Order: sequence, then structure tokens, then C-alpha cells
Amino acid sequence: MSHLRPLLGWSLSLLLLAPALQAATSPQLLRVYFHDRKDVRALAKSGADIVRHGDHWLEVVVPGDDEVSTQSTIHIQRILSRFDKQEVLVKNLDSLLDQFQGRPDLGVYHTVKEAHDELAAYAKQYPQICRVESIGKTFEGRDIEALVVGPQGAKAAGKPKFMFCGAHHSREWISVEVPMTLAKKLVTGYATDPATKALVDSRITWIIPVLNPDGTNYSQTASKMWRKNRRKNSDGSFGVDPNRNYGYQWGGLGASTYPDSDTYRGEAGFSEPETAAIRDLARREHFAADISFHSYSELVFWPWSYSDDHIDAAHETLYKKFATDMAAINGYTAEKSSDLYASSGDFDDFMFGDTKACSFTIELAQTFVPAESEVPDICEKNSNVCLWVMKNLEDAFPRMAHTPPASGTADGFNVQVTLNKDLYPDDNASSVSAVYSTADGSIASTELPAVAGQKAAFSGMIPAKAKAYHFEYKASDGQTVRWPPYRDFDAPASPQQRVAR
Ligand code: 0X9
Ligand code: ZN
Repeated sequence: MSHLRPLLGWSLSLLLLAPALQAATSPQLLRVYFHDRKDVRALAKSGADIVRHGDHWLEVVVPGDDEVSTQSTIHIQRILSRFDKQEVLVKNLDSLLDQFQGRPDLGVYHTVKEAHDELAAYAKQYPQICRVESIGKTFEGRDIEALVVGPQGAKAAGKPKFMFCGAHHSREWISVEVPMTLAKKLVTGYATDPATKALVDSRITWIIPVLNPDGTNYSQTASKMWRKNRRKNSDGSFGVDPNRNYGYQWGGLGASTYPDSDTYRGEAGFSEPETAAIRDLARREHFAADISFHSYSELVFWPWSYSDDHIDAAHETLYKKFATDMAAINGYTAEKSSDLYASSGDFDDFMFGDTKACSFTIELAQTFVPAESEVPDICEKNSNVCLWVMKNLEDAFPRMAHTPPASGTADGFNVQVTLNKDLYPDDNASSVSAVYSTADGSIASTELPAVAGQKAAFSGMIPAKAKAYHFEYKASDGQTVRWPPYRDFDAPASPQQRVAR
């Protein structure tokens, strides 16, 4: 058919599109085919919600009249008419949720209240290992609730922190279920599973199952395909897309300026309570790694979203490896977030770009609200991805590399460290301290001088009385860097083990 396109493409596509779109009072799911990625970019820019893609096709939600209207929908329709073939995959997306007709408890899905009640019950039953914290209040006065799992009070100091959240987008109900499953696994597994206990005792995990409770409640009770939050915009329309409102590279590609669009970016970066809450939390807590769950597409994304530009090669190599490892657990595909289209103001760009967290977005499932029977499997696999992140990414982007003790005497053992100039090209230090603790609990340190003729390498001997050690140096910005950030290395046990092999 491709040779006919120049003649027939436009008129044919307009004919095909017209009836479906003109009559659209319910949200529809369309599949459209493209040849030129310029059209995809234009579609993303128009504020269309592109949910899934192949090499030459993509699936897009065309909003219903009762959700968003006029301006943005007309614009989306105009761009869609450039695509030369379209299929209506789901004529009325609301009907996906007919399975919950007359079931206000939404079956296996948590309503917002059920999710928050469950977090409260965990905090009551397991106060030694979790608490509920509100990280902010929404327009409708709901708390944005987090379950903070791990040692509480003073015992929390110095532990690596992780964050897992769902429901940036209201209709993506499955994204609530994965964080809820993780919460359940951590708090109920504590008493019965030694590996879970070890993980909970050594880490702080912020679980925010419903980041956008106003929108999620609206989707669950009123307008099923609702995506955004519930801000009342200046033009009388409702909602800002929280995943276009983060203040890192806000206002660029793939985010709409139309308030009634499903991807409306808001009036300014962090104008919304949901994104401001995450901003304040993340800047305060300094997460090592995090995941934001969405649906759907079965993808694991790494930054950047805002641009086709790549992050530096050293970080990207690691991101790609981690995302691929995660995708091996849930069976999804790992890709750079902007691979099909760029979208600005999103969560993981902010988390990585501003706070340096190793941050991912996962698109769960093959539809917004999978059948109830599919939910346990999705939750099992993806909560396992969270556990993998907690186990493996406390030091995702290490500041240093360490050559383990290779030689020693009765007096001590030799160590060598190298600054990780690939990941941190600006890092410099004139010397590095090895800080060690001894059997009697005292702490001491010894200076490791630079190795002659080598770039950013330092070596020296740590005394035999050391039991555990880490390294510290003053970076060029005057900050003291500790590496590894959250733990110590164990010193070799005996002089024999310190002798060169
Ligand atoms: O558009 C979004 O915010 C996410 N997709 S969704 O269908 N759940 O709305 C994707 C976020 C990642 N960004 C890009 N792929 N550009
Ligand atoms: Zn989403």
C-alpha cells in the first residue's frame, strides 16, 4: 500500500479518522501507523497520550468529551489526520472497567481509602518497622500518604533510602497495586523470612502507592479514564498532568500548554501539590534509587525523557545494565524513556537530574486496568523488581573503585582506591582518608597519599587493629564524600589473609 500513499494517504486517513473521532464522546484507544517520527513528535507535542508503540505504530488515547474537550482534542485530531492508517482498538475505554459495575470496592484493586486504610493498619500492627507519613496535601484536602518501612527513630541514621510510587496517573490503577504488594511483603515477611528482615533492617523504603489521590478517586468513582490531578484551571477545565509538572526541564517537548489537555504541564514547574511533595521529599531524603509505576506497555524506562539527548555515556551504560537486569525479572523491555517520543517535566528526569537518584519509570501490563486475574502475577514480578533495586542499587553510581587488600604484614594491610572519573569527571582530591573502627569501638583514620604517576589513585596501609573501614575525601566543592556511602568494608581477619596471594 505504501506506493499509493502520496495520492491516497491524506484523504484516506481523513475519511477513516473522521467518523471515529467526530463521534467520540467516550475515550477511545486508537492504533495509528507512522513513517516519520516527526509526526510522532508532533502528536506528543499536541498533548496526545501515547501509551504504547512498535517500530511503525503507536497506540494513543483520544479523550472523551466529558473529560477534556475542545481545544486540545481538536489539535490532537488535526495531528492524527497526518497518520495514514488507524484502527479503533477500544471504542469506549470506560467499558474496560465495566467489570467493576456495582462493585464499589473495585475487586482486587484498592480504592484510595482502602489503600490508605491498609497502610494505617500496617503502621498499627508493625510500629517497630513502619509508620505512615503524609508528604503533602492535595487540592481536595487528601493526604499524600507514604508508608516508611525500616528502622525507626535514631536507628534509621545512615541507611540507604529508596522510593516506590504509583498513580501519578489516575486511571492506571495497577500502578497502585505493585507498591501495595511491596509494602505487604516487607512488613509481613519481616517475622518469617530472614532475607526480608535483613533488607528491612538495613534500608529505609518510602512507599507512596497513590501519589495523586484526588485524580485516582475521581477515576474510581466518576470518570474512569481520568488521568490528571483535580486542579481547577483558569479556563474552567480541570487537571494538570503530574508527570509533566516536575520542575526539571519543565515546559519542553511532549507536554501541552492547553489546560484541558490530558498532558497539560501546569502553570509552572512544581505548581502542583503532588510534584512539590515529591520534590521536597526527594531533596530532603536523597534517595539512592526509585521507581515510578505507570501502565501500560511492559517497559522499563531510564532518563532522559525530556529530550532525545543521552545522559553521559558512563551513567547510561550503568542505567542500561540495571534496566536490562530489571526487565529480566518482569519480562519487560528496557529502553531510554524518550525512545519513541520525548516528554518533559517527568518524574525520573527530576529524580536523576536534580537529586542524582538512580531513577526509573516502569510501564506495567498490557492495558490500563488489567483483568483481576492478571493482577497477582504483575504484582509478584514487579515487587520483585523493587526488591532487586533495594538489594543492588544502594550505590548505583559509585564515587570510587576499591582494590581489595592484596598484600599485608602483621602491621596492617594495603589498600588502593581510585576516584571514579568516568562518572564524576569533576571530582578531585589531594588525598583520601581511610577511616576505620577497631574492636574497642574507637574510630581512627589514616591518610592515603596519591599514587605517583597515576590519575586519581591513592594507596596506603590500614593498621592491623582495624575491623571495618571506609574512605573519605573532600571534593572540589568542599563537601566531604564518604564511600561506600552507607556501609563499611570488613577488614581481612588475620595477617595470613593479608599476605599477597
Ligand atoms: O506519558 C507518560 O507520562 C508515561 N506514559 S503513560 O502512558 N503512563 O502516561 C511515560 C513516561 C515516560 N516518558 C516518555 N516515554 N517520554
Ligand atoms: Zn502514566
